[in-house]
Amino acid sequence: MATEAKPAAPTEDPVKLAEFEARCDRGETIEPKDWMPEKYRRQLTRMMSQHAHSEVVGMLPEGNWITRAPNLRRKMCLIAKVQDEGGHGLYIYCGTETLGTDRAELIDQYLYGTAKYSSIFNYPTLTWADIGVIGWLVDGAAIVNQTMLAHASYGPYARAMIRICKEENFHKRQGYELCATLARGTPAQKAMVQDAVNRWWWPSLMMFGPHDTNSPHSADLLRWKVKQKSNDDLRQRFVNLTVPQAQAIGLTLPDPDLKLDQATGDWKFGEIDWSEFNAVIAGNGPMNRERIAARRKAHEEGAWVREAAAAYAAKHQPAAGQAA
Ligand code: FAQ
Repeated sequence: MATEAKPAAPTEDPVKLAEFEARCDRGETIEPKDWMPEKYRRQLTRMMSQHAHSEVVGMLPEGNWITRAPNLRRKMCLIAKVQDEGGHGLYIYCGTETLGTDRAELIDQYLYGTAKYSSIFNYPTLTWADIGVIGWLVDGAAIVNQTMLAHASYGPYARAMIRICKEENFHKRQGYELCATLARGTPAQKAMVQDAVNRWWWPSLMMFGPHDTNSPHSADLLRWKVKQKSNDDLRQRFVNLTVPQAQAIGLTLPDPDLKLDQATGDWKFGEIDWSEFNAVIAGNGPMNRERIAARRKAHEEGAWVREAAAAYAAKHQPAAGQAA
């Protein structure tokens, strides 16, 4: 049987390509109307749209606990956090659209196609302590990654990250404070938060993506300064920051191989279960089906809102020739 030929990679003008790469090397910011190689545009569209999808699907695990928050203060924090995550998704969708693909198409690729979103949001939130641990570990990992992305070469992405990181810092603090409160609470509360840490630790490390040796996109993204640091470097930074935080509140991390390397100052950690990671990103994690079903339902039930907004915009658009 004849196999379908893949579309050829675009051939770029070598002079323009060399100029572009020199700009990246000098640390210049690339803006939407600047010339860029098609592959840069495609890589960024992929990565930014997956990031936007992650922020929006990331509202689900925590949203699940809004009605069960134990007091008004905690409920207010959680509502605000979940709302912030939706806002982050919107900024990043706007940034992605500047690369030439509209949001409706990006969302279609995600809900009905093969676009990915972060593996971390395919795990269930079983107890209230999970809410604290998500803030501490998941937002903590996101900050390590996004602080680096705030220096990305693509201007709209980098600028979105600056605001997002400020908000993520609050998310992390409220999560850590929640964990600290439970850790010094009753024995049952301490056990609950320790159990949540045990379940979320390894998936948090997986957020940084595969090992560098197994990361097909890193070479381009590092060369073009979209990524400034590799997956493994960022993962190590997260572990180094988090181990002392766990110690400070009397919690342990579920890794018997965790050990301080005196020579480098790094906390060495055990091997990640990559078979679990691969299963989750292939759609077979504990909550993949529920998450995508919930997002499709919300999207389909929101069709009338989009239609109404489009009708309103059309009605208020100045008629042709009348605009001036
Ligand atoms: N999950 O070659 P690489 C947050 C895929 S936001 C799923 O290393 P790359 C805030 C990857 O897409 C969290 N898939 O890829 C919040 C690629 O597949 P493809 C989201 C993953 O791009 C907190 C393949 O594996 N943050 O948490 C994952 O160089 C609380 C090969 O991988 C971002 O998206 C994964 N963990 O590096 C919200 C940050 N890792 O596309 C609510 C921006 C890898 O060929 C509540 N993204 N894959 O089919 C990045 O920094 C990068 O894209 C990486 C992956 C580091 C995620």
